[in-house]
Amino acid sequence: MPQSHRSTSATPPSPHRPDRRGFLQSGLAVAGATWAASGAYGWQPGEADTGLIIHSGEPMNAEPQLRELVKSWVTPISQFYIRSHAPVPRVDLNTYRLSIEGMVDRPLQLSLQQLKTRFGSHSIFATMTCAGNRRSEHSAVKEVSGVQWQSGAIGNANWGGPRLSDVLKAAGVQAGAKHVWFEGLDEVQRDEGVIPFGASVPIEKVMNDSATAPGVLLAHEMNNAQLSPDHGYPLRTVVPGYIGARSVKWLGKVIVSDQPSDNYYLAKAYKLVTESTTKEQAAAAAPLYEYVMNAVTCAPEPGAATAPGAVEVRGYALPPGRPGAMLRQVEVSADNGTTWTQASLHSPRQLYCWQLWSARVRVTPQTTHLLVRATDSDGNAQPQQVDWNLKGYMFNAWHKTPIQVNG
Ligand SMILES: Nc1nc2c(c(=O)[nH]1)N[C@H]1C(S)=C(S)[C@@H](COP(=O)(O)O)O[C@H]1N2
Ligand SMILES: [Mo]
Repeated sequence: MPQSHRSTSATPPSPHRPDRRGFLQSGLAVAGATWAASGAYGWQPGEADTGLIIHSGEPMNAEPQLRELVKSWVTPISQFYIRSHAPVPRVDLNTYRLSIEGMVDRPLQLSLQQLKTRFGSHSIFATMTCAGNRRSEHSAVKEVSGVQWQSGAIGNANWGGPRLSDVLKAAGVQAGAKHVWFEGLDEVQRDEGVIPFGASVPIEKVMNDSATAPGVLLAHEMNNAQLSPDHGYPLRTVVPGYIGARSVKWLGKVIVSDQPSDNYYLAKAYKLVTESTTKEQAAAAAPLYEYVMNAVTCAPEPGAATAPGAVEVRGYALPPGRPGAMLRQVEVSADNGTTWTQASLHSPRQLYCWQLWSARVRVTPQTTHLLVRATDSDGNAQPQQVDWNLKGYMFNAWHKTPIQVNG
């Protein structure tokens, strides 16, 4: 990372830095021992045990328990999944500048203070989800490499900061601009060398920005608190409706261009490919932008035991990331799809946000699992099955929760 961004004092400590013993067991719910060290920055020692399922410690990749996730429409920061490709960079606010460059009339170098004061401040709710959410189910069909996410690589937050569209208007976007690139301050080790995590989005996604349909936010706040190191301190993009990989953390550069980004994570990763996809086909394949509709049962949790009779089922459902798309309905089945019970959606209904739902279904000793599926406002239903892909992205087949009915 650039030396100028290193800090000795002004940066909140990363909660994972002091001691990472015990973090490295993938899939184990580790009591978050090292989180206690971060009391100075949002987490109090008493809240040290977040119960997150830690997939890797450095870089941190972790997801909440489903029973925690379904408790609130706004996900508490302590229960928000973390997906990082490299260690958290330390950023010194004294030297930190966001660089706005490329096809603009007036390149800008903005301190966080200038970002907070020169442009209006906005607050939006948006659900973020990793393209690899539910990858473990993909792997159950056939092994896929990557973080073996269960269903918790998703969270809904209230993000605060200036709109990128306002900052770009101040910089003056030139004619012919088509894409906006984002570059993080992190250092990802790859075979070809060290690279920042990066992405780009079509420029319309940035500039089509209104109170009802937000574009891209430069967020320095999450749930009314300063962004935490894991989630991108001091600044990240939040791209509502797009896979999490487009919401770049520790944002250092915004580059306006007539081309999509050449960063590995836009140009090569995050595409739907199979084993038979050639290199040329992969290079030509479209990058993933909008996330797909999804629905997951959070309670009962997989493998839970229950008595026969009525069971309360609860979970989350995410409308597709298409502008204007909402959920029409969520349905649950306890008899492998023969009959479906309509769930009630009882949380705010907002563009680019998930909804929490609940349903009461009757289970019998013959019931082996619960199914859930969502339908969007255009009448598109979630697929019963999805095609396997090499990277395990966009898994959104009907979610299946095995349960044991005793008696
Ligand atoms: N700079 C940077 N930004 C990043 C990443 C990263 O590794 N580095 N991971 C991306 C991915 S794949 C996801 S899903 C989201 C996760 O955001 P979160 O950790 O705040 O949940 O951040 C995205 N932004
Ligand atoms: Mo992701």
